Amino acid sequence: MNTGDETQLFHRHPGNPIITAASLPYPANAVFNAGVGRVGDDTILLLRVEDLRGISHLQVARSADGESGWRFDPAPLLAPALDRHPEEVWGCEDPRLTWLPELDEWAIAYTAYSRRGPLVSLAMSTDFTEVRRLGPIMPPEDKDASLFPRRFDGRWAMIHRPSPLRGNAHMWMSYSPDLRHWGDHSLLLEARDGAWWDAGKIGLGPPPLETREGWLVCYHGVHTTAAGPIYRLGLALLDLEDPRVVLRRTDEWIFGPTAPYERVGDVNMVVFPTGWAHDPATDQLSLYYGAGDSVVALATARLDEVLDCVMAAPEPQHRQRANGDAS
Ligand code: BMA
Repeated sequence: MNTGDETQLFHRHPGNPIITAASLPYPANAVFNAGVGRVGDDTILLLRVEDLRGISHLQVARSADGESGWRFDPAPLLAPALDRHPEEVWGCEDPRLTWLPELDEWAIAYTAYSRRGPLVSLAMSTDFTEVRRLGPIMPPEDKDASLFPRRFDGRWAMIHRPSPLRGNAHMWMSYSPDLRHWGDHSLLLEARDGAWWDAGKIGLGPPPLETREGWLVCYHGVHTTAAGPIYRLGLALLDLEDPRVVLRRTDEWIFGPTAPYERVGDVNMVVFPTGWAHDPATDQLSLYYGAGDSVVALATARLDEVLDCVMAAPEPQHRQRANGDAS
Protein backbone atom coordinates (compact mmCIF):
# COMPACT_ATOMS: atom_id res chain seq x y z
CA MET A 1 0.00 0.00 0.00
CA ASN A 2 1.12 3.51 -0.73
CA THR A 3 1.67 5.02 2.71
CA GLY A 4 1.68 8.56 1.34
CA ASP A 5 4.90 9.45 3.16
CA GLU A 6 7.53 7.09 1.82
CA THR A 7 10.49 8.93 3.27
CA GLN A 8 9.32 8.01 6.80
CA LEU A 9 11.02 11.13 8.10
CA PHE A 10 8.21 12.07 10.45
CA HIS A 11 6.59 9.69 12.91
CA ARG A 12 3.05 10.24 14.11
CA HIS A 13 2.56 10.59 17.85
CA PRO A 14 0.81 7.51 19.27
CA GLY A 15 -1.65 9.80 21.08
CA ASN A 16 -2.84 11.46 17.86
CA PRO A 17 -4.93 13.47 17.53
CA ILE A 18 -3.47 15.29 20.52
CA ILE A 19 -6.26 17.91 20.72
CA THR A 20 -9.86 17.67 19.51
CA ALA A 21 -12.92 19.89 19.92
CA ALA A 22 -13.90 17.65 22.85
CA SER A 23 -10.68 18.70 24.67
CA LEU A 24 -11.83 22.34 24.82
CA PRO A 25 -13.62 23.73 27.88
CA TYR A 26 -16.41 25.11 25.64
CA PRO A 27 -18.42 23.82 22.67
CA ALA A 28 -16.77 24.19 19.25
CA ASN A 29 -16.93 22.54 15.84
CA ALA A 30 -13.22 21.98 15.26
CA VAL A 31 -9.72 22.82 16.48
CA PHE A 32 -6.79 22.75 14.05
CA ASN A 33 -3.91 24.72 12.39
CA ALA A 34 -2.05 25.92 15.51
CA GLY A 35 0.93 28.23 15.93
CA VAL A 36 3.68 26.95 18.25
CA GLY A 37 6.08 28.60 20.69
CA ARG A 38 8.04 28.04 23.90
CA VAL A 39 7.11 30.36 26.77
CA GLY A 40 8.87 29.74 30.07
CA ASP A 41 8.80 25.99 30.65
CA ASP A 42 5.71 25.49 28.51
CA THR A 43 5.03 24.69 24.90
CA ILE A 44 2.17 26.89 23.85
CA LEU A 45 -0.19 26.28 20.98
CA LEU A 46 -2.20 29.12 19.53
CA LEU A 47 -5.10 27.02 18.30
CA ARG A 48 -7.51 27.89 15.55
CA VAL A 49 -10.92 27.08 16.99
CA GLU A 50 -13.91 27.10 14.66
CA ASP A 51 -17.05 27.86 16.62
CA LEU A 52 -20.56 26.59 16.00
CA ARG A 53 -21.26 29.49 13.63
CA GLY A 54 -18.28 28.61 11.43
CA ILE A 55 -16.23 31.62 12.61
CA SER A 56 -12.68 30.96 13.90
CA HIS A 57 -10.84 32.52 16.84
CA LEU A 58 -7.37 31.86 18.30
CA GLN A 59 -7.13 30.19 21.69
CA VAL A 60 -4.00 29.50 23.78
CA ALA A 61 -3.22 26.04 25.18
CA ARG A 62 -0.16 25.32 27.34
CA SER A 63 1.60 22.05 28.17
CA ALA A 64 4.80 21.10 29.98
CA ASP A 65 5.76 18.30 27.55
CA GLY A 66 4.16 19.66 24.38
CA GLU A 67 2.19 16.44 23.95
CA SER A 68 -0.38 16.15 26.71
CA GLY A 69 -1.89 17.84 29.76
CA TRP A 70 -3.01 20.88 27.76
CA ARG A 71 -4.31 23.78 29.86
CA PHE A 72 -6.57 26.25 28.10
CA ASP A 73 -6.44 29.99 28.85
CA PRO A 74 -9.73 31.41 30.18
CA ALA A 75 -10.55 33.49 27.08
CA PRO A 76 -9.50 33.50 23.41
CA LEU A 77 -6.37 35.55 22.69
CA LEU A 78 -7.59 36.75 19.30
CA ALA A 79 -11.26 36.78 18.43
CA PRO A 80 -12.79 39.00 15.73
CA ALA A 81 -12.71 42.61 17.01
CA LEU A 82 -15.24 44.12 14.65
CA ASP A 83 -15.31 47.62 16.12
CA ARG A 84 -11.72 48.34 15.06
CA HIS A 85 -11.01 45.40 12.75
CA PRO A 86 -13.93 44.81 10.37
CA GLU A 87 -11.57 42.73 8.22
CA GLU A 88 -11.90 39.97 10.85
CA VAL A 89 -15.65 39.64 10.23
CA TRP A 90 -15.47 35.97 9.22
CA GLY A 91 -12.73 34.98 11.63
CA CYS A 92 -9.07 34.83 12.69
CA GLU A 93 -7.32 31.76 11.28
CA ASP A 94 -4.06 29.81 10.89
CA PRO A 95 -1.51 31.68 13.09
CA ARG A 96 2.27 31.36 12.67
CA LEU A 97 4.41 32.46 15.64
CA THR A 98 7.88 33.97 15.36
CA TRP A 99 10.00 35.06 18.34
CA LEU A 100 11.78 38.34 17.50
CA PRO A 101 14.77 38.57 19.89
CA GLU A 102 15.45 42.16 18.83
CA LEU A 103 12.01 43.29 20.03
CA ASP A 104 11.64 40.76 22.84
CA GLU A 105 8.20 39.93 21.42
CA TRP A 106 6.36 37.30 19.44
CA ALA A 107 4.99 38.18 16.03
CA ILE A 108 1.70 36.46 15.22
CA ALA A 109 0.97 36.38 11.50
CA TYR A 110 -2.61 35.20 10.98
CA THR A 111 -5.34 35.17 8.39
CA ALA A 112 -8.17 37.66 8.86
CA TYR A 113 -11.13 36.48 6.85
CA SER A 114 -12.64 39.67 5.41
CA ARG A 115 -15.67 40.20 3.17
CA ARG A 116 -13.21 40.71 0.32
CA GLY A 117 -11.39 37.45 1.09
CA PRO A 118 -8.61 36.29 3.40
CA LEU A 119 -5.76 38.69 4.13
CA VAL A 120 -2.60 38.70 6.26
CA SER A 121 -2.76 40.45 9.64
CA LEU A 122 -0.05 40.91 12.25
CA ALA A 123 -0.24 41.07 16.04
CA MET A 124 2.42 41.17 18.74
CA SER A 125 2.57 39.47 22.14
CA THR A 126 5.10 38.93 24.91
CA ASP A 127 3.64 35.85 26.63
CA PHE A 128 0.27 35.18 24.95
CA THR A 129 -1.77 36.60 27.81
CA GLU A 130 -2.34 39.83 25.89
CA VAL A 131 -1.99 40.92 22.30
CA ARG A 132 -1.40 44.14 20.35
CA ARG A 133 -2.75 44.24 16.81
CA LEU A 134 -0.78 45.94 14.04
CA GLY A 135 -3.65 45.22 11.63
CA PRO A 136 -3.69 44.05 8.00
CA ILE A 137 -0.31 44.01 6.26
CA MET A 138 -1.36 42.46 2.93
CA PRO A 139 -4.64 43.01 1.05
CA PRO A 140 -6.83 40.07 -0.01
CA GLU A 141 -6.43 37.45 -1.22
CA ASP A 142 -3.33 36.51 0.71
CA LYS A 143 -2.58 33.99 3.48
CA ASP A 144 -0.03 31.40 4.77
CA ALA A 145 2.31 34.10 6.09
CA SER A 146 5.16 34.04 8.59
CA LEU A 147 7.93 36.39 9.59
CA PHE A 148 11.60 35.46 9.79
CA PRO A 149 12.99 35.98 13.32
CA ARG A 150 15.59 38.57 12.35
CA ARG A 151 16.25 41.39 9.92
CA PHE A 152 18.21 41.09 6.67
CA ASP A 153 20.21 44.22 5.83
CA GLY A 154 18.04 46.15 8.26
CA ARG A 155 14.70 44.88 6.99
CA TRP A 156 12.21 42.36 8.36
CA ALA A 157 11.25 39.60 5.94
CA MET A 158 8.05 37.64 5.44
CA ILE A 159 6.90 34.71 3.33
CA HIS A 160 3.26 34.78 2.21
CA ARG A 161 0.98 33.41 -0.49
CA PRO A 162 -1.12 35.75 -2.62
CA SER A 163 -3.81 34.15 -4.80
CA PRO A 164 -3.81 35.93 -8.15
CA LEU A 165 -6.89 35.99 -10.37
CA ARG A 166 -4.78 34.51 -13.15
CA GLY A 167 -2.52 31.50 -12.87
CA ASN A 168 -1.14 29.50 -9.97
CA ALA A 169 -0.81 30.55 -6.31
CA HIS A 170 2.91 30.75 -5.43
CA MET A 171 4.91 31.67 -2.33
CA TRP A 172 6.28 35.23 -2.22
CA MET A 173 8.78 37.16 -0.13
CA SER A 174 8.31 40.74 1.09
CA TYR A 175 10.33 43.15 3.24
CA SER A 176 9.57 45.86 5.77
CA PRO A 177 11.59 48.46 7.70
CA ASP A 178 9.05 48.62 10.56
CA LEU A 179 6.71 45.56 10.39
CA ARG A 180 3.91 47.81 9.10
CA HIS A 181 4.91 48.82 5.58
CA TRP A 182 5.74 45.91 3.29
CA GLY A 183 7.26 45.98 -0.18
CA ASP A 184 10.08 44.77 -2.44
CA HIS A 185 7.84 41.80 -3.24
CA SER A 186 9.39 38.90 -5.13
CA LEU A 187 8.43 35.42 -6.16
CA LEU A 188 10.07 32.79 -3.92
CA LEU A 189 8.77 29.32 -4.72
CA GLU A 190 6.41 28.35 -7.52
CA ALA A 191 3.63 25.82 -7.49
CA ARG A 192 4.36 23.18 -10.12
CA ASP A 193 1.93 22.20 -12.84
CA GLY A 194 -0.10 19.31 -14.19
CA ALA A 195 -0.01 16.03 -12.31
CA TRP A 196 2.52 17.10 -9.66
CA TRP A 197 1.56 16.76 -5.97
CA ASP A 198 2.19 20.51 -5.53
CA ALA A 199 0.57 21.75 -8.73
CA GLY A 200 -1.53 24.88 -8.83
CA LYS A 201 -1.28 26.00 -5.20
CA ILE A 202 1.41 25.93 -2.52
CA GLY A 203 1.78 27.77 0.80
CA LEU A 204 4.15 28.05 3.73
CA GLY A 205 3.65 25.66 6.63
CA PRO A 206 5.47 26.52 9.90
CA PRO A 207 7.76 29.57 10.16
CA PRO A 208 11.16 29.19 8.46
CA LEU A 209 13.64 27.49 10.82
CA GLU A 210 17.26 28.68 10.95
CA THR A 211 19.70 25.74 10.59
CA ARG A 212 23.39 25.38 9.78
CA GLU A 213 22.51 24.57 6.14
CA GLY A 214 20.06 27.40 5.58
CA TRP A 215 16.47 28.36 6.39
CA LEU A 216 14.44 25.17 6.48
CA VAL A 217 11.01 25.61 4.94
CA CYS A 218 8.14 23.12 5.05
CA TYR A 219 5.32 23.92 2.65
CA HIS A 220 2.00 22.40 1.68
CA GLY A 221 1.15 21.53 -1.89
CA VAL A 222 -2.34 20.96 -3.17
CA HIS A 223 -3.16 18.27 -5.70
CA THR A 224 -6.65 18.56 -7.14
CA THR A 225 -8.44 15.31 -7.88
CA ALA A 226 -11.95 14.35 -8.95
CA ALA A 227 -12.64 13.62 -5.26
CA GLY A 228 -11.32 16.99 -4.07
CA PRO A 229 -7.93 18.40 -3.05
CA ILE A 230 -5.12 16.48 -1.28
CA TYR A 231 -2.82 18.52 0.98
CA ARG A 232 0.73 17.14 1.31
CA LEU A 233 4.07 18.51 2.51
CA GLY A 234 7.44 19.21 0.90
CA LEU A 235 10.71 20.81 2.01
CA ALA A 236 12.88 23.62 0.72
CA LEU A 237 16.06 25.28 1.90
CA LEU A 238 16.78 29.01 1.58
CA ASP A 239 20.09 30.84 1.76
CA LEU A 240 20.88 32.04 5.29
CA GLU A 241 21.94 35.55 4.32
CA ASP A 242 19.60 36.07 1.36
CA PRO A 243 16.46 33.95 1.86
CA ARG A 244 15.24 34.88 -1.63
CA VAL A 245 17.74 32.32 -2.89
CA VAL A 246 16.25 28.82 -3.01
CA LEU A 247 19.07 26.28 -2.48
CA ARG A 248 17.06 23.06 -2.50
CA ARG A 249 13.52 21.77 -2.99
CA THR A 250 12.32 18.20 -2.62
CA ASP A 251 10.65 16.71 -5.67
CA GLU A 252 8.66 14.18 -3.67
CA TRP A 253 6.32 14.98 -0.84
CA ILE A 254 7.63 13.95 2.57
CA PHE A 255 4.33 13.66 4.46
CA GLY A 256 0.74 13.18 3.38
CA PRO A 257 -2.66 12.26 4.76
CA THR A 258 -2.70 8.52 5.55
CA ALA A 259 -4.04 8.23 9.11
CA PRO A 260 -7.84 8.02 9.48
CA TYR A 261 -8.02 11.45 11.22
CA GLU A 262 -6.12 12.98 8.27
CA ARG A 263 -8.15 11.25 5.58
CA VAL A 264 -11.59 12.04 7.01
CA GLY A 265 -12.68 15.27 8.66
CA ASP A 266 -14.59 18.45 7.83
CA VAL A 267 -12.18 18.60 4.90
CA ASN A 268 -10.86 15.19 3.90
CA MET A 269 -7.23 14.44 2.97
CA VAL A 270 -5.55 17.36 4.72
CA VAL A 271 -2.33 17.68 6.70
CA PHE A 272 -1.69 21.36 7.38
CA PRO A 273 1.20 22.28 9.72
CA THR A 274 1.50 25.84 10.99
CA GLY A 275 4.11 25.35 13.71
CA TRP A 276 7.12 23.33 14.77
CA ALA A 277 9.56 23.28 17.67
CA HIS A 278 13.16 22.04 17.68
CA ASP A 279 14.80 20.78 20.86
CA PRO A 280 18.58 21.18 20.46
CA ALA A 281 19.23 18.77 23.36
CA THR A 282 17.57 15.80 21.60
CA ASP A 283 17.50 17.15 18.01
CA GLN A 284 13.78 16.36 17.96
CA LEU A 285 11.71 18.41 15.55
CA SER A 286 8.04 18.41 16.58
CA LEU A 287 5.64 19.26 13.80
CA TYR A 288 2.14 20.32 14.85
CA TYR A 289 -0.50 20.11 12.15
CA GLY A 290 -4.18 20.40 11.54
CA ALA A 291 -5.64 17.12 10.29
CA GLY A 292 -8.77 17.05 8.16
CA ASP A 293 -9.49 20.65 9.25
CA SER A 294 -10.90 19.07 12.42
CA VAL A 295 -8.18 18.15 14.97
CA VAL A 296 -4.58 18.89 16.00
CA ALA A 297 -1.94 16.20 15.48
CA LEU A 298 1.79 15.86 16.15
CA ALA A 299 4.58 14.15 14.23
CA THR A 300 8.27 14.12 15.15
CA ALA A 301 11.53 13.73 13.27
CA ARG A 302 15.24 14.26 13.85
CA LEU A 303 16.27 17.61 12.41
CA ASP A 304 19.53 16.03 11.20
CA GLU A 305 17.58 13.58 9.07
CA VAL A 306 15.28 16.27 7.76
CA LEU A 307 18.32 18.31 6.71
CA ASP A 308 19.90 15.25 5.05
CA CYS A 309 16.67 14.79 3.11
CA VAL A 310 16.45 18.38 1.87
CA MET A 311 20.20 18.51 1.12
CA ALA A 312 19.81 15.42 -1.07
CA ALA A 313 17.14 17.21 -3.10
CA PRO A 314 18.08 18.73 -6.44
CA GLU A 315 19.08 22.35 -6.70
CA PRO A 316 16.28 24.25 -8.42
CA GLN A 317 17.10 24.75 -12.11
CA HIS A 318 16.81 28.48 -11.89
CA ARG A 319 17.91 29.91 -8.60
CA GLN A 320 15.58 32.79 -7.98
CA ARG A 321 16.57 36.18 -6.71
CA ALA A 322 14.46 39.27 -6.21
CA ASN A 323 14.72 40.26 -9.84
CA GLY A 324 11.17 41.23 -10.64
CA ASP A 325 10.39 37.79 -12.03
CA ALA A 326 6.72 37.81 -11.15
CA SER A 327 5.57 35.00 -13.43
C1 BMA B 1 -6.34 26.32 3.26
C2 BMA B 1 -6.64 27.09 4.52
C3 BMA B 1 -6.51 26.24 5.75
C4 BMA B 1 -7.16 24.89 5.58
C5 BMA B 1 -6.73 24.26 4.26
C6 BMA B 1 -7.39 22.91 4.00
O1 BMA B 1 -6.64 27.09 2.13
O2 BMA B 1 -7.94 27.62 4.43
O3 BMA B 1 -7.11 26.90 6.83
O4 BMA B 1 -6.74 24.06 6.63
O5 BMA B 1 -7.07 25.13 3.21
O6 BMA B 1 -8.77 23.01 3.92
